[in-house]
Amino acid sequence: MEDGKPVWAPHPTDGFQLGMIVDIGADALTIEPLSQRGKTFLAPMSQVFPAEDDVNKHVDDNCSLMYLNEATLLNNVRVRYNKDHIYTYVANILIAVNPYYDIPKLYGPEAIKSYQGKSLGTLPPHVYAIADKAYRDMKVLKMSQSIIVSGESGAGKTENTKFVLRYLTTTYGSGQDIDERIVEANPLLEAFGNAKTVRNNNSSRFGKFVEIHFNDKNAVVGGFVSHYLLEKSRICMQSNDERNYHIFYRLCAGASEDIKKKLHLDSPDSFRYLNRGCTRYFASKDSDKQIMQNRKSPEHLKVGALKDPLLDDHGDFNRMCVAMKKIGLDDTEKLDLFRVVAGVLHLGNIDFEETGSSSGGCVLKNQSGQTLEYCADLLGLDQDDLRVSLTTRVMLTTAGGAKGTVIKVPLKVEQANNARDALAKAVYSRLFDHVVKRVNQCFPFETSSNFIGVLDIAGFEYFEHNSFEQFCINYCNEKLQQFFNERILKEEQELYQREGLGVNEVHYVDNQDCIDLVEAKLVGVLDILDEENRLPQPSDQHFALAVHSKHKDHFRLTVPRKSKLTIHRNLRDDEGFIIRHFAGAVCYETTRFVEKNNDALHMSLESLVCESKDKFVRELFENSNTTKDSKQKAGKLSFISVGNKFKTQLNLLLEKLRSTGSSFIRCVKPNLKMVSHQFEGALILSQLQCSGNCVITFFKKTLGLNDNDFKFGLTRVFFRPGKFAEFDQIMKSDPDHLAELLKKVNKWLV
Ligand code: AD9
Ligand code: MG
Repeated sequence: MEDGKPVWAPHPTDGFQLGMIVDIGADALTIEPLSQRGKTFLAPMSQVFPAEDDVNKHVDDNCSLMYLNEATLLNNVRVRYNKDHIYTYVANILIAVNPYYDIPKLYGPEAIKSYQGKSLGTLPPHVYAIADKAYRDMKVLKMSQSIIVSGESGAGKTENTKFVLRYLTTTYGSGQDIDERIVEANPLLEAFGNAKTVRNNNSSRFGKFVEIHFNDKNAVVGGFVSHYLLEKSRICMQSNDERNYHIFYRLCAGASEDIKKKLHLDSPDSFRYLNRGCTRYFASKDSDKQIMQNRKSPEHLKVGALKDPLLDDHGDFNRMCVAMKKIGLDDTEKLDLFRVVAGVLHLGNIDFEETGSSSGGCVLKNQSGQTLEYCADLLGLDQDDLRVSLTTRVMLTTAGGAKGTVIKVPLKVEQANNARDALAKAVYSRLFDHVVKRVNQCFPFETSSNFIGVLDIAGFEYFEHNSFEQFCINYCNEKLQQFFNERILKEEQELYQREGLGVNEVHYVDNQDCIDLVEAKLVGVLDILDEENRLPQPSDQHFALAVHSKHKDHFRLTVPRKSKLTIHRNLRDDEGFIIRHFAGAVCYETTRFVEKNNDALHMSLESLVCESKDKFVRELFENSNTTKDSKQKAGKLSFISVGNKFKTQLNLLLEKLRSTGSSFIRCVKPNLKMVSHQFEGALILSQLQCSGNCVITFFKKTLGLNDNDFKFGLTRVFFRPGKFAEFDQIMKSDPDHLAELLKKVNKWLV
């Protein structure tokens, strides 16, 4: 950093601010901000960076910055964002900032056409350029490709995924229905798997890997979608200001009167599963006022019962129906889906009350009679069987050593509520599985030479309260981070080899220890959890203690109590644990881990749905592991591990990714308000620093030229980050010195 030149110094909200160094201390610098002359503040030396000569200039690829550091990278992205250039490269990695509005012509047919067959870097950075690169790599290398889209909730993963799919099917489709179907499958998947959350009005509550398959002539022949971890808790309960899956509201808003009558549908606020998360939207005039104060745009003024002003449930229902038709769903199939959705809604309205008798137990509340009838009717169940299954549990007695007899144990109100919710979650998640299966049937292929797969899965999550869902997502991100390290650094080393550079192996922090902590056999957290699930009386507290006792001195795991690693210091050791992830420490609260890890329904409920009179419902549960001999299974708590299923799926996915060439898209959320033209620097910096694919780390770690600031390859010169600027300076000001340097380099090359 030269005297008299501005530097980037930390700023609490902007990330960095320009300033001048006015004093140099032992380990801190005194900075005078350019925007507040006369005022000074101290900044740690490691957080002050040289600025580019012209801070308003921007470059397509951050690698072409004179000084490459966190601050110049952030500034480059900011200058570009302000000019609607939301895409920027970091070498082959694409950074995509969500603009939160439709930038004219950015994705139109002309843009699609212009990127066809163009090498990366020929045209401005774009998601289409990445898609085309994947295609060309597939064609030239005769190798399948994957595009990994990462970023936090609302960063634009799903939108960019859709742009990739649209680009590839439009440009390299075979001109048949299949091209359109691959694109039109999305509205259907989103209707059943997306929901409004506080972070994103259209948040994907499941992960997906969408493959587009190509024939030997490199034309699209079909597709395949794999899905991961649908968030089941949302079906019965939502946080404040959040909603259930879109389909529920859309059906209530958009179905014809005839269908509504058949399904006994009413307004969303008459259903327990829909009316608890969004109370602020319809509770009183006051809350309307509050919403208006919180949100400024005129659309926010139109507030109706359970209707989010930003979502058009009626219009979306119609769009979804068009998509269903395009992908080949007929009216019967459509009604099958709607019937089950309505069945789940009515199931949620069943209420219980204590019987008051000495045997304990509960009965249905009077007004639930009609609801029970609707629910049983829609799901093809016998009313009495449904009632009995919700209020009792089948047990096997082993009294007197005699062969067991099956008895029915009455449930308490809370247990019956749990049974009802478990049934609703099971039915809806099976329905979602079916939707994905059905989508896959609409773009079948017989033979495929290669595929391009796009991974759209939630990025690293760290909330105030982190539960099983965050644990699984962050585990997944550890795996993807490892893949990123392997890929980027390995490919870089291959480049050095091709260029004839004898560079030492590049080292990076390996996160295998963190992955092992989660997935290792027997001692990994997932296996400890499964072991807990199999106990006769599993408990979340016992599980948390077991995790601590098995990993007392593990670098990656600590007790939450008194920890300085996170803000959560009030948890007891039996209430959670902290994992030091690659992107930061996260405290997991283990309440309900045991319940969330079990996909199995209680025996009596499972046999109920498996024997439904409704063929469609029966088929949803076709592969469940129930046996008709309830005596054999009764009493045993069946268990299907959610965590280990995810681990298996994830390892298959990683195996697949490793067998393909890969590209990375790193999506960035510009602000928390979800509005356009607002660049919150500090928020963006933290995303670039620690999430998904540590873009900044990749710069810092590049080359590994410890002894030299630059090296000559066969076709290019490699500079240590920041050294190009010095080199450039020397070239301009001191050609003699440059000649000296080159002599040195030549000697070194020999
Ligand atoms: V989540 O992890 O599923 O909650 P995503 O998928 O990362 O999240 P999504 O793609 O759904 O975010 O983007 C959120 C919203 O931002 C979209 O609904 C759009 O309204 C908006 N968005 C995202 N990308 C673009 C874009 N390129 N152009 C315009 C965009 N709007
Ligand atoms: Mg999404």
